[in-house]
Amino acid sequence: MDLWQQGILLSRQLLQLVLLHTAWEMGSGQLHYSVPEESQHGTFVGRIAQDLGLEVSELVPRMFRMESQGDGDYFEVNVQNGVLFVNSRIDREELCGKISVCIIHLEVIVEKPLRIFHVEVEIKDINDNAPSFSVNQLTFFISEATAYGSRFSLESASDADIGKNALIEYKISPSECFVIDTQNNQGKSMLLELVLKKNLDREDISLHHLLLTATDGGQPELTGTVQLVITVLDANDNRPVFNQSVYEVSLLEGSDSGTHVTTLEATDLDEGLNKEIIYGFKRPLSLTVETMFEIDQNTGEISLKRKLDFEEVNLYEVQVQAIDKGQPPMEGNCKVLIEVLDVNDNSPEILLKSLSVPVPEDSPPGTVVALISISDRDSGANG
Ligand SMILES: [Ca+2]
Ligand SMILES: [Ca+2]
Ligand SMILES: [Ca+2]
Ligand SMILES: [Ca+2]
Repeated sequence: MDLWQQGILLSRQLLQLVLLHTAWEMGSGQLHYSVPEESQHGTFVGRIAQDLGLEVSELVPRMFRMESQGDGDYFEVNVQNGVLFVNSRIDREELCGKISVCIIHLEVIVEKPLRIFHVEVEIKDINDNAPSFSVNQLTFFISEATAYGSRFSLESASDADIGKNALIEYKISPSECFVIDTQNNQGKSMLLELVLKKNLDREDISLHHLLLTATDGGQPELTGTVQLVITVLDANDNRPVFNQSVYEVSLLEGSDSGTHVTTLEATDLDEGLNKEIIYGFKRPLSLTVETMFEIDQNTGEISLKRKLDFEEVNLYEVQVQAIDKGQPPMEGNCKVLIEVLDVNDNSPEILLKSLSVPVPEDSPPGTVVALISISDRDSGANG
């Protein structure tokens, strides 16, 4: 062996010493390795014999063996080359849950002379769990009268990983009315809320379907979703509206009580009681209308209570209201004009105004004998 070869050997030994030193320095004086969870069987973890300063050739004679504290034979050492490798599946979540540093402790024993080495293997998290919600769908019932800015708490998603792999960001599908707000509750938990950013209108959209997506910070990122189904509850924010603001009807006089005059119809855009309508004459009501007409409060049908007489009243003007059953109720109005058509139901009346009697026998033709007034209570041709 020349000087050059001796130099190489020395530097190799030095390097080995440095490596050994490094290995011992880590993990508070213990040999420390790390391997990602879920690594395949046979995955290289470290040159354990070399790092402990043991020759591969002395492993078998010195009865090299390794024991793990606790259950499982997650690792094995190949005594032919002194390599520590993964033996069985390691699930970090099962092993350590939410503990941020997951360690498996190993004890390496050699005899002649007896030495015990402590080795720790840190199981690194991989992003193998997607954020998940406990349900597929969350339902909400929100009144359309709810003020914008109102908040509704949402259940956060959970992610079995740790660190960035469990750091969740939320977003919802585009919505005119809703946004998502997250607040960190002093690092303990995430406050997740649905915020109303605009007033709801049930008459416009009565059901909102949103998709809430939770995305973790892993590489690649994983996502979990939940459907938000928001039913907008009705508020009484629409008044009944009549089909026409003025209804004009003509009826022949003499029409008897019970005769159908007209049927009014009002509609209300709300639902339930908020759209149920009660019809009625608007008060104060003139005595003539009161005695002549009645209205069905449910159907809006107006009918006669008495026989119509043109000579009594020839035009009725009736104010009608439609009130919904909402709380508080809302009201709509219309006007009904009922014209009474004349019928020839009156005989002409003859009235003798004056009479100059006797009439002198020599009265010339043209002399006024009597003033006769004939009148007829009917109108037009009837009169
Ligand atoms: Ca994850
Ligand atoms: Ca994981
Ligand atoms: Ca209404
Ligand atoms: Ca409404």
